[in-house]
Amino acid sequence: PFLENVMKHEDFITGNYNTSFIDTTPELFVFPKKRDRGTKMLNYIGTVTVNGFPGVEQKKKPVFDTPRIPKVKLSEKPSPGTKQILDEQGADALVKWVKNQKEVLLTDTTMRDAHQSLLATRIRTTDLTHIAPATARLLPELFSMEMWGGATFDVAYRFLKEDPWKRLETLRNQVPNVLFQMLLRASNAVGYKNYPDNVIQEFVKQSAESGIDVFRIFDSLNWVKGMEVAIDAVRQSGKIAEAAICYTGDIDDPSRAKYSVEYYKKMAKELEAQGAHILAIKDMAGLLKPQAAYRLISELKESIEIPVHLHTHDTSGNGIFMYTKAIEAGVDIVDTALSTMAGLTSQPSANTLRYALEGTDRAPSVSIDALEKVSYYWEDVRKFYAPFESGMLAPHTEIYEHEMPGGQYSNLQQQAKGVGLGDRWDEVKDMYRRVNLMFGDIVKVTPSSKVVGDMALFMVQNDLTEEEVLLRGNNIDFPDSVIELFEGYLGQPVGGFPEELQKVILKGKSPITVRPGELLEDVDFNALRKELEQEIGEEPTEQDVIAYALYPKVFTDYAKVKAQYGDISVLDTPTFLYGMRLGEEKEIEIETGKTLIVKLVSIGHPQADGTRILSFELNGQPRDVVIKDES
Ligand code: 3PY
Ligand code: ZN
Repeated sequence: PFLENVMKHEDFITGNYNTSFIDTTPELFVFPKKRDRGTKMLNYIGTVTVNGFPGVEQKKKPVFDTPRIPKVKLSEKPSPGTKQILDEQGADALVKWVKNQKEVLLTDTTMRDAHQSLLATRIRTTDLTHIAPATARLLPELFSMEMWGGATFDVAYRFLKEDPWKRLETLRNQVPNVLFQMLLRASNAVGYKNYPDNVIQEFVKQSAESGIDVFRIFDSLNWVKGMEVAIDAVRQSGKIAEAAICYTGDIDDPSRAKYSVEYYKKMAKELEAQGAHILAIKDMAGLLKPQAAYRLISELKESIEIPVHLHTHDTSGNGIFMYTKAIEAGVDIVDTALSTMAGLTSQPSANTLRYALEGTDRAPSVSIDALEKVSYYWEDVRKFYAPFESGMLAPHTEIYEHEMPGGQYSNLQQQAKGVGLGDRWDEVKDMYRRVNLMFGDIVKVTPSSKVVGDMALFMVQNDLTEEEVLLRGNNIDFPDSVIELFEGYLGQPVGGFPEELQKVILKGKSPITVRPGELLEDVDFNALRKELEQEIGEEPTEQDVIAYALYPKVFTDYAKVKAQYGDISVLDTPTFLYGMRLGEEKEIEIETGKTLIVKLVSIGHPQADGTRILSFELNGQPRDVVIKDES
């Protein structure tokens, strides 16, 4: 405000000032009174109460039980775990430790992929931090907790209006003993496009400093060249580079010979040579079948020295059967979710696997009692987010046909509804399969999966067949994402692009074949910091600047909401998503030791200008806010 006052002052504008201007012009220091935190909070609560939250249809706030948090002694430190091995002995020692374990190790994905795949990534930080201290004490035997990356970064800013870095740092303090793992889309970082190399390097550095230990790096076309910058950056940070091969096709299906066991073994060796500490098999759609898993893992274990970490989605219902075969074949680590957040498009259940392996020499040492207790909490919390459930109620074996990643299914379904194709969803799924074949049978995972989805929607919407695309393509405006893919801006697919289709889509433009990062100028972070400071009117943190480099508009939109409503991440989820009921009273801790007591007293009728007056009590004092009714 000071600078604003100076610039608006007449003497300043006319140049009629000298060095005593500031001392002799006291009105420069008269600032408009900022709305206090309480009023901002009431404005948010009022807005959600009147207008609802995006994606939450029902207006009447349901009554929820308080989530069951298992009792643990918080005064006792959590037992040491994998984090201590990495921190005290380094990455190579950790890898050695993993290889020496007889039991299969578990990664718990509940805080990332499970809710990304079941609840559109909507779980908020407050619901994670309430269970984190108990998780650290009850499940210290976990190999890692996946709690960041993939879509969590984008969704945190865009929909939840909270800072993903703060989530990471808070959880890190609460869980000092288990490795934190994130999913990194190689040169696409946590976004949907290629970023300059120095953005990837800065992002990795900052993520490592803020608490990430294991980076699972994948390229959406399995293009090793696209992964090199990220792998090097992780190794330099002293953390674990877990390089992933995305599993697609079916190694036991001769008609899908492109993705054979030989193909996977070759890529695994390349990644090992590239410096990967661990190899991940990322079965993002859940296509790996039990017998194929046995063969794939057995052959990989013979071909490479580094441990193998297996990831899948349980969409087909075969997840536990597939894992037991992979475990028999010697897989070192598998990804599971706590039972009440597991199954279907999420990961197989840790609790179920624990029972399935009972009596074998590879049974994990995590306590079943602990798994059950923590699962209760998630059963309760999940109910808050009911409007974001995908509606899938039973296993979908058709996944083996359309090959859609677990995290994409509900998103694409929403997208289809959005463009009026809700009643043609079966056609969209089949078109997704056909587009994949038309594109030359490519790996489908964020962001390449999004391109296949965009094209499938486009073709169903315009009633196009594969033949018509080739015949009439010169007169068709393809979706931007499709053009970018065929230009080579997501990298190079296995076996190259189908040439005829590429010509039709690019209409004379020539594609690139080098790494897109080689063509992008480094970002000037100092200039970017200044630009952001101008934009948000306050000094950004290092983390803000990186977020702005990745998602400029998403970040500034978030900053605007924060300026308007304050820090709404402190609200409990029922209030955040559904607002307040008439007569309801809430205690809101806006910072440690500072609590607001809020009661909603009345909701006025709409006035001529479409606004309503909501009367609250704030710490016992009456306070009205005016809310525009959007209905
Ligand atoms: C992501 O990139 O978000 C994924 O979960 C891919 O499976
Ligand atoms: Zn996944």
